[in-house]
Amino acid sequence: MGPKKRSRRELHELEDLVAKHARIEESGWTGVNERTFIAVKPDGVQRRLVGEIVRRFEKRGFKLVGLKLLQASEDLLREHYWELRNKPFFSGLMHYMSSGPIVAMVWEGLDVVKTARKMLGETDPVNSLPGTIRGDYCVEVGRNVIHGSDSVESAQREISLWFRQKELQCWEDGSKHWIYN
Ligand code: DAT
Ligand code: MG
Repeated sequence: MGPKKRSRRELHELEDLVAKHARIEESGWTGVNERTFIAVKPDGVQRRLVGEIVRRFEKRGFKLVGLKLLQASEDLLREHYWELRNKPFFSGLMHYMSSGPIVAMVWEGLDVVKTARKMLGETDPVNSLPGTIRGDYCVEVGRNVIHGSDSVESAQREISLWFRQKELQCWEDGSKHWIYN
């Protein structure tokens, strides 16, 4: 099979995307387009924490580029938590994560991976300071309401696992001059 033939429309869309990225590079705001994968776990959805969590990321100044509510398949969850497959809590974790819908999100901004982890708190809520999401809304490690990527590399892996390219929006942030200098 030869290379995929692209339609004229697809080519135009690609050109637009390249031009948009070139403009962002020119602006000199390197690092501003870092992305992370954030997920409100089934307990967070059940406990009506979606709005509160979205609010915190919005108010911090991060930019929402993808969001959907989905029931995660076992395959997806197994792949997502592949590194933990030999842990004693793995089957409990799979059961918990597939017990209801999850809100999957991609957030963008300067150092968003590291900052999001700080906003989340520690893995075990008992170690999470008040003011963090886990420190404010949960008590047990097996019901810690939210996921956030732990590095830029895992963010890229997780974003491509949970989202298709066309589900991510490239949009002009009208308030960026008030958030970055
Ligand atoms: P994090 O979610 O902070 O990145 P992790 O990647 O080490 O933490 O683990 C993924 C999830 O697995 C975590 O959010 C909750 C669950 N988990 C981790 N350690 C656990 C434990 N000791 N007992 C039960 N569940 C645990
Ligand atoms: Mg992790």
